Amino acid sequence: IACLATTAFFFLEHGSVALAWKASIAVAGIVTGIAFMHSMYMRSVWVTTGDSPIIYRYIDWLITMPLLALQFYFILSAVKKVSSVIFWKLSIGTIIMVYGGYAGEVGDIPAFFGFIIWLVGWIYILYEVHSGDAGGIIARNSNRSLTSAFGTMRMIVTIGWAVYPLGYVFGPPLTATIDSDTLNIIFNFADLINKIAFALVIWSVAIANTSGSRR
Ligand SMILES: *C/C=C(C)/C=C/C=C(C)/C=C/C1=C(C)CCCC1(C)C
Repeated sequence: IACLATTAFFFLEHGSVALAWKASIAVAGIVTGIAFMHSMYMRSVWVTTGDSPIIYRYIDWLITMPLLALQFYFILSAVKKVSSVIFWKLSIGTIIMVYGGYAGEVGDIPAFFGFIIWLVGWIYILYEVHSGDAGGIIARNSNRSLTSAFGTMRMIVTIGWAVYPLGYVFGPPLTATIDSDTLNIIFNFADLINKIAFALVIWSVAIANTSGSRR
């Protein structure tokens, strides 16, 4: 429900930000909208079968994770001309990640191997936003609110995203030391940080960079 509220908020706020920021604001609202839909599907399956449906979680991740990673590209593009290579690196990196994790989870490839593919993809994304092309642009720029927002978003992707692999290691796929009820709560909490708080950071930099801001 918080995801739905976030979507409504972003679609309403879309008109309040400068043109250059509209893509980031729209994408932020779309991500939480997609997460809301999938949470509803997952809840239905949970209520009828008592199972935590892996497939919907991965369909959600498959769409939302590349979009979240692309926000780094969108916010940079709002203030300067940025090479589309960054767009492709972030997209392809995240899609490989999700596919590896999914194949491992459903048993197409050994779970441990899936874990490794995902880990490599994630480290690659972290490299890209910390010291790769995107990280380099932010290190050289002088827009204070952009630098600070980028830094917070990068921290969320580094620490907040680490919650999911911990769930994979301690949850049913690998060692099953925590049950799927607990895992659901942990994943929902992680979404609150990684999708909703992440979106609000983007909103705050968009407002700060909208000239003649009403705030
Ligand atoms: C909104 C949803 C987000 C940000 C989901 C993020 C998911 C991950 C970062 C998952 C990572 C995983 C690994 C690093 C290893 C393999 C297992 C996964 C799929 C849980």
